[in-house]
Amino acid sequence: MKSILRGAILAVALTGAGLGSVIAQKAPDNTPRTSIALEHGSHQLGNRTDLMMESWRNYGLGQFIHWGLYAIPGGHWEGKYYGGAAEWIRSWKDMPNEAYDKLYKEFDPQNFDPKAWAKQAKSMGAKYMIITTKHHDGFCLWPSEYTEYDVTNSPYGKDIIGPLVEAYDAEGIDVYLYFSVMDWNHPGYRSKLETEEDREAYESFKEFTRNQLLELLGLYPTTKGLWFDGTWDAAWKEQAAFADKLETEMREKIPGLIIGSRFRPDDYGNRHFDSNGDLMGDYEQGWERKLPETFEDTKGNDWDCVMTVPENQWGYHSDWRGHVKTSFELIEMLVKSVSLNGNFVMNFGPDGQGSIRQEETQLAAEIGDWMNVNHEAIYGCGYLDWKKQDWGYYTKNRETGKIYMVVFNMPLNGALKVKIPSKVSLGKVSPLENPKTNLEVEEIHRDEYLIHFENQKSSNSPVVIVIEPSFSEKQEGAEYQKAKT
Ligand code: 1KN
Repeated sequence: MKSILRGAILAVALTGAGLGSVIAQKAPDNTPRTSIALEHGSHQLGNRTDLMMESWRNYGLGQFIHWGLYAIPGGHWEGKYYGGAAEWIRSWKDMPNEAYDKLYKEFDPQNFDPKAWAKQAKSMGAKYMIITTKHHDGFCLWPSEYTEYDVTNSPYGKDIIGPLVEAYDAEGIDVYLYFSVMDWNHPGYRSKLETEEDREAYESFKEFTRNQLLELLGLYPTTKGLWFDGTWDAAWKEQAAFADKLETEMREKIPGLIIGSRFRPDDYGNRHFDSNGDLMGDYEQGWERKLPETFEDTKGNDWDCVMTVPENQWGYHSDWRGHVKTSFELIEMLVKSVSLNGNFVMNFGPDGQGSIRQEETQLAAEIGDWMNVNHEAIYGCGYLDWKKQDWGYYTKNRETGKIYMVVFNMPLNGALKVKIPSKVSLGKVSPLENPKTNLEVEEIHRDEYLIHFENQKSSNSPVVIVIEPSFSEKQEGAEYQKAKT
């Protein structure tokens, strides 16, 4: 209803401005809706159902790695502390661009050990990894034919991405390539196009961007998808046709390739969602450092949440100030993401030598310990439409139908309330760690139960209870009295 209304209002607004025509279309559920004709809007309504996308949907947990030249200053320049995100230090007034642009001459990460990174990610329980091939600064971690500003011209002198892809592939962790369209190094890059000269320059930048993307997919054909960033500029928002064609070319190069909603704008420069409110790309990429509160917030789309460990640091910053998330908080975000049909991607920022900092290593170990025991509640799991309770989150395995209660707020009396749909019976209820134990289930009202966990309380890490529901008609048992209110 909402989107029909929004579409209609937009359509009227746009036709009023003489920009588009209104056509009648049918939504997937066959209800008529008013749509604006778009050449470069969403090309698919509803979530992808192919096997590659199903794998993506079932990952649950991912690892993001932000690594580049910004790791060398690590949030400092000439002894001064930079309070912004470390990977943005080049834009700081206290650090001259010329100084930043010479950093590649110092890039020589002697501790870089891709196999060790991959092993750590594996033991944390990550099913996929996203690596910054090129951040906003334009420095390429792969040998690019199309620029001199790459690893081969650093003292390190060789490819970073290839060995990483190989190491993660060997651990069975799918690799995704982060790519910033915005590029502070390319002479043709513009944030807006004001003059004819700008437009000409930008054409060379577009060609360069296309070359680099096709180059990456050619060099690393096991890539499962691309994670785009830096696509918010006015100049890029005019490139609907170019980006649409390039997206098609990339998809042809690797069939099944997964691309989120941050790549291309539509005909009117709208991003993520086109002018009709339909998602562009395979999943919503708008959940950066934040989470949806409810399933309605996700609009039923696939989505990922990428999250930093401190408040806002992606690249390595040697001096984390402010709150640093604990493994408890990160696990809660992971579970919440899965409970709302999303993937959770935790960021790592290795230092200039290629070492992963102690804080991240510690968190990876703690999350791994929890995942080791409880991964059944994460992998292959998603949203369940039961009323959310204060103790935590439900997840449901998409194949087996098993339901998991992941408890973050254990009530002092150990009694967990569950409210279920009328046609469902709770069936077997047991702790994930102790499947032979049947927990006491007390019916307190029609379709409402207390699961008694008081004799099981022992650990202080989030506990998982497994429900194997049955769908047979319920026995008419207890007498219920309707309150007269
Ligand atoms: C609020 O503006 C921005 C701009 C760029 C916020 C974040 C970002 C980039 N996206 C993250 C995934 C990081 O790469 C960060 O630098």
